[in-house]
Amino acid sequence: MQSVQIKGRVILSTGSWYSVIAEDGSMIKCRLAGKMRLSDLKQTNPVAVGDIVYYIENSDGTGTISDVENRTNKITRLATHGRRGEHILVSNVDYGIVVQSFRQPAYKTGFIDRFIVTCEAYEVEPVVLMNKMDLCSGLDEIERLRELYEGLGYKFFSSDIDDEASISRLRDLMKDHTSVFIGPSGVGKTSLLNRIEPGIEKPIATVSTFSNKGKHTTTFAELIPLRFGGFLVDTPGIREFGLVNIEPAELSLYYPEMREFRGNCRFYNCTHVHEPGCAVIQAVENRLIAASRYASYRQIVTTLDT
Ligand SMILES: Nc1nc2c(ncn2[C@@H]2O[C@H](COP(=O)(O)OP(=O)(O)O)[C@@H](O)[C@H]2O)c(=O)[nH]1
Ligand SMILES: [Mg+2]
Ligand SMILES: [Zn+2]
Repeated sequence: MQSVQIKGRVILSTGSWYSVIAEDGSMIKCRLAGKMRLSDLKQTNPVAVGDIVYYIENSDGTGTISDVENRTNKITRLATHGRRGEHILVSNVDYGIVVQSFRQPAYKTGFIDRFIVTCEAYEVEPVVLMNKMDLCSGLDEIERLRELYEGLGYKFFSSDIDDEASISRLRDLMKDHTSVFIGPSGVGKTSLLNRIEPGIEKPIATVSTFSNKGKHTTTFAELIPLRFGGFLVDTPGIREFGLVNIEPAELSLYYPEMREFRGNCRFYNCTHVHEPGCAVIQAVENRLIAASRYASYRQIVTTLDT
């Protein structure tokens, strides 16, 4: 058999087997070529879900992965079981869709900002999605939020699971991209996904049950191919993911509106909380930075290890 390299994407992994989907939509189970297993000691998994890989087909119908493309980004966890390094949960994610609802539960901009910071730290583009539009107090409320987040350069969507136009806008966003929905429970993530791709609920339920079996299992990630094109990242661990290790003086890097001021602070390691000569605090006072954003910044910075 000719050993022609075929390009594909890893959508699921058990650790030794990798389910790979080729560009023509066909699926194949692959193992890693011997040379790949030791290739990068910083990571416990040299090949991760989300990776673009090259494989050859073996005569028994399985594949052998021989190369991985450079990742555009990766969402990682520190390795468990006393192993060194980091574990890549998923790579090459285009959008972190930060979901909140207008009511039941009521959103907090602090939550939105916290999830945005997490996306920024992983170099995943955050998208703000306000669901349960039917429960909002009026268009004013939506527009205020839209102005705030679009003003920062983020894509902003509002939705109601019974409003097909809003669902269709989400489909357009997700088409041919890789998206992960993140947000607290109750805001409507599952309901939204079921409207966006009817029938998608089942694979999600399967994955959750699967990963709940073992007590100390690291969260598994899975890419769910969308019929209209693109992938949805599903992992119980990511949907409610917390903050990565961020230094207090680093946090303002993940607030785009602070980046232009932080260089003018008196101290190079200013945390923009109490320091004299802080250009960020000055900008807040001059209303160049939104009060709600600075409030969430203050809240997050106090939870970070110094
Ligand atoms: N009024 C209203 N209720 C919604 C909407 N989307 C979801 N819900 C309801 O909110 C509750 C939680 O939804 P669910 O999808 O389980 O949220 P998840 O925990 O984020 O996955 C359910 O009772 C849904 O029917 C919406 O757009 N409007
Ligand atoms: Mg859910
Ligand atoms: Zn400062």
